[in-house]
Amino acid sequence: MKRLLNAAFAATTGISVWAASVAHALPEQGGVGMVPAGSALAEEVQFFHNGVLLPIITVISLFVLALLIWVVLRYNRKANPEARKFSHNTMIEVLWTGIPIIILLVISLPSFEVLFKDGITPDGKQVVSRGDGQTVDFVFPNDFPESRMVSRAGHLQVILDDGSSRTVLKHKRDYTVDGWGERNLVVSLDNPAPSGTSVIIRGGRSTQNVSGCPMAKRYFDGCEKEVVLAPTMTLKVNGYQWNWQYSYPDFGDFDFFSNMLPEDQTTPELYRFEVDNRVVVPVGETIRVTITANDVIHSWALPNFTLKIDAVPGRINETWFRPEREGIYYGQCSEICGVRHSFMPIAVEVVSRPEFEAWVDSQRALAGLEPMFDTDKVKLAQAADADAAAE
Ligand SMILES: [Cu+2]
Repeated sequence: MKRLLNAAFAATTGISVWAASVAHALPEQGGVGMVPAGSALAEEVQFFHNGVLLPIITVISLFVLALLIWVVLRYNRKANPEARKFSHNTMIEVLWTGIPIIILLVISLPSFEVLFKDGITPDGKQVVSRGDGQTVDFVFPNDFPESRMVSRAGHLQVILDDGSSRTVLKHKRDYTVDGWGERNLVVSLDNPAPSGTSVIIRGGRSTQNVSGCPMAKRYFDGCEKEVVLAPTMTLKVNGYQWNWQYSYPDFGDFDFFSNMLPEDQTTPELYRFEVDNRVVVPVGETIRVTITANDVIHSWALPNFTLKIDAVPGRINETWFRPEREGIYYGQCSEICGVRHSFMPIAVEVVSRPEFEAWVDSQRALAGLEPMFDTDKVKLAQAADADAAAE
């Protein structure tokens, strides 16, 4: 019962309770709610389910149950021996056609919103300038295609970064913008940016709610929005009977297969989730995923990122995700693809940028390639991490 209450609590309060998720984002044994959201977009999708669909479905189910009970009690043979005979009631027919149409419209709007966000790879761009204590005007090149141009305040984010903390500035209170819809936008700060700070201007139509926005805020005030930047890398996924092949075209000519670990090489909890070679991606960056298959149709599905995309032979599908927190996330092939279909799990490890670079170089070394990154810097960062962990 306690577990059920916890799950109900989790389902209704949504995403915020998941922030404390462990490194292995495994589904909970016997759990009821959704798996922890690993991206801000997944939080939006989960809010759509927990905050929009679930209440509507609950009300409809209770209403239909009440009608059934009423009919059973009021119109059984004993209570109502003489059945009335009629075939039409115009008012009722108008209502039971009209109300469902309104409900479907209400559901469709937020559903299209998340569908579009899921389906369109972000193209946001950022320009970083140095503050010098005098300059107030900063230029943002609005060189997007016509239909994707920055044309209103919601498409723009201005952030001051002094090296240790970031302040998000507010349109009209802290800055004004000239040239909406033109090739160059001029952002004029009310106060000059102090010297030593960075002025970060992000623009683009790919916006989403910031991660961790509480449910009540989503309903009433609306969440703070952020511009999602264009992908920093592409992950190529290729489905095989019965394993996955991954490659990283931005980081050189290497690829690897990812196979499920046999039962005796892993723990009971991780069996059928864990693989020998995980996908490794950097945290906080937009990752483009292109996916195809080598033999039959597979499907690359990662519930934590609300991703599910078919891997079709002879065709390339594209999707994206931006992991918000470090950790290990698991998924499964979700298109029945043969006898070992249920034995081709997906494991994605989200790590910091330095760790990612070190991993890339280790993969390049395996393929006989020179390192691509400054490994000394990487080692320093890892040592600092280890120190921090030891303290
Ligand atoms: Cu498959």
